[in-house]
Amino acid sequence: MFDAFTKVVSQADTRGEFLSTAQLDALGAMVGDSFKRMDSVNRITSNASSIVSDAARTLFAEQPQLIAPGGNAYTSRRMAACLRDMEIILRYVTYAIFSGDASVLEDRCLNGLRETYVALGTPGASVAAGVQKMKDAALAIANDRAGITPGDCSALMSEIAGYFDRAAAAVS
Ligand code: PEB
Repeated sequence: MFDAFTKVVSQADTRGEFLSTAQLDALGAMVGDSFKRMDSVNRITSNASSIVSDAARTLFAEQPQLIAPGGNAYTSRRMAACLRDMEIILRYVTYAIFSGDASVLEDRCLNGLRETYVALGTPGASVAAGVQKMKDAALAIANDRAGITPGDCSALMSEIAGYFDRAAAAVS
């Protein structure tokens, strides 16, 4: 598990090189922008339960076969497993945002997840659709201009979108 700093150190060490000026500049810029990152993590974390439940409600409205008898989220046990899975994925996305690196998300959440869903008979494309809905909600919340010092958050928002996209791609 890496963060943006240990990832750069590990890559430099593999090549037996000192850190380059470009790497130091990039990490320095990341430190300079770190309040935006912390604010985004805080906002997504404090709205996690509504992000999950709104995404699930929309997913089930669009794909009602999931909650019909015989569906993959039918029975409260499967519904609970589904909401829990969406929450787990969102939690690892917040770790990746905080770390500035996807490795925690990849190694501890997404690795083998597609195979798990295939084995369970859970439709990965539907999980991916749920993740995309969480992405839209999380970006709207993180990018909300209200109650915050305004600034350019476009790079951070596309980084955040990228973590959700990786999660969706890993299961679809
Ligand atoms: C992954 N999900 C399920 C299981 C596992 C995971 C390992 C089987 C064991 C169990 O039921 O608890 N666990 C989960 C995860 C990590 C982990 C992400 C990462 C670290 O450890 N059903 C739907 C929707 C979707 C869904 C499409 C969006 O119709 C999910 C939610 N996951 C779902 C369901 C089950 C499940 C299990 C319904 C139960 C499947 C079953 O028992 O039939």
